[in-house]
Amino acid sequence: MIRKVLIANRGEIAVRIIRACHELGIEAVAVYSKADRDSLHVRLADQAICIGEASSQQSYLHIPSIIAAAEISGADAIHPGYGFLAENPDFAQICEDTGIIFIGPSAEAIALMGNKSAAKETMKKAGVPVVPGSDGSVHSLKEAKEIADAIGYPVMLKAAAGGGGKGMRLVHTPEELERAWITARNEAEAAFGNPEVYIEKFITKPRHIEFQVIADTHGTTIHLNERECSIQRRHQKLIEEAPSPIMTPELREKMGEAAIRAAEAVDYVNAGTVEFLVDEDRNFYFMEMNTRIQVEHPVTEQSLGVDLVKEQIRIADGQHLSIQPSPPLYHSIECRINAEDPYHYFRPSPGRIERLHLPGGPGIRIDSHIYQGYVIPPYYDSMIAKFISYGTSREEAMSRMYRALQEAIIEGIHTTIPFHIRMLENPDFIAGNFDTRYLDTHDWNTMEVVSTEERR
Ligand code: MV4
Repeated sequence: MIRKVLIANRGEIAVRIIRACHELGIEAVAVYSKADRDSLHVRLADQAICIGEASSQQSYLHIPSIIAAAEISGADAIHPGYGFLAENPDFAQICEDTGIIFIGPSAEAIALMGNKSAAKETMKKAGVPVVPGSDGSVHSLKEAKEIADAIGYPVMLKAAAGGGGKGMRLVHTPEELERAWITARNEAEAAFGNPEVYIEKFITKPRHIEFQVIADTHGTTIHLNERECSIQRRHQKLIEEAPSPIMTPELREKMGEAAIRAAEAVDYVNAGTVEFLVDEDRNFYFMEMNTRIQVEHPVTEQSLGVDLVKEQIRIADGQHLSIQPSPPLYHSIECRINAEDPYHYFRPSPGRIERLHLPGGPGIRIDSHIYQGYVIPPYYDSMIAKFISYGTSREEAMSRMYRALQEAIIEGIHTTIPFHIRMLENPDFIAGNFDTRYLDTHDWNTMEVVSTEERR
């Protein structure tokens, strides 16, 4: 039985995991960097261990310090949260070798899904729809040319070791291919230490729709419906919701079945997310699998009334799944509140929170680590809170979110709250008419269509 969990993370997700531990009667151990001494996760945990300097490399990413903290505190398990070491197969393997339970999938599943081209091949073999393109990585320019000619332009070159929008290159014509091939490989080598690229047909106006899956160690794998994640800026999600405004019961059944097949193909255990691109004709294609709990997991929780983090811990403890599949019961929307100035290209805005009032009331959940007087350090991710609304319809979830955003007072720093208010006034957002390019083609403040050059 798991009695003590070390949380290898910071910020709101560390707080979220500590809450799950406490509800399960499990002790929580926080780790923190020198810049996070006054962080909420340190206060809420039963024990806290300083693991190093402010920079992530010397703290939250430093495996030996985290393993040492687990051993010193006598933790039975480590929850990695998201980011940092969550999808590092070496870390999962070291936990296993040290006799510490890693609350997540196997190192093998993490490694396989980490190579995007290998993952795609595995999915294709398992019968999961994939974007037409190369079978795995492409080995020469000649081969790239042949495949591009066969599938037709435009095509995308993607780094095998990339993901989340890193290392992608759009190619419109055969003339552009040679340069793109060289630069894509150079960039992939520089960024990931692996030059491998694969090629696929470019889907022009895709929506990003992902399925939450969860599997126990006894062979049961289920899906918990989809999340719509198309409102993104430079591959950073800003708003997510469940269910997707374009989903139908028939499409959900087909995509959910594909998501379960994807997880089963890699013997997946614990919580994971299967990402799909959905084109204008609602054809769907496997894109990536995220082998971690995600930032946006609360919209699934609030649309179904489940607790995914507690379920993760139970699964790691060897228990059977305690939740059943179900169509969405409620509609839920999440707005990511970042310490950024949306009027100046979303530039980071760290500093002291001088005054704070967080909203509440019916249908509002706030996941956050901030408090009045807290100083947001400049070293980490700029997300400071997640506003999650839920209600019996999308309209109710939207009006509750709008009300909560208006109610919030966060002074001393800039936040993305004005952006979210504008989005909830936006007729396209209200109607569910958007795709992944929405914020690259529209000025968020005026809602006017603008070219990318104008916006920088
Ligand atoms: C694509 C695509 C169009 N066609 N692949 C971006 C993140 C990475 N996981 C894959 N991405 C894309 N892949 C093909 N064949 C468009 C994107 C894309 C995108 C996808 C999801 C959410 C936002 C996006 C923003 C720009 C491009």
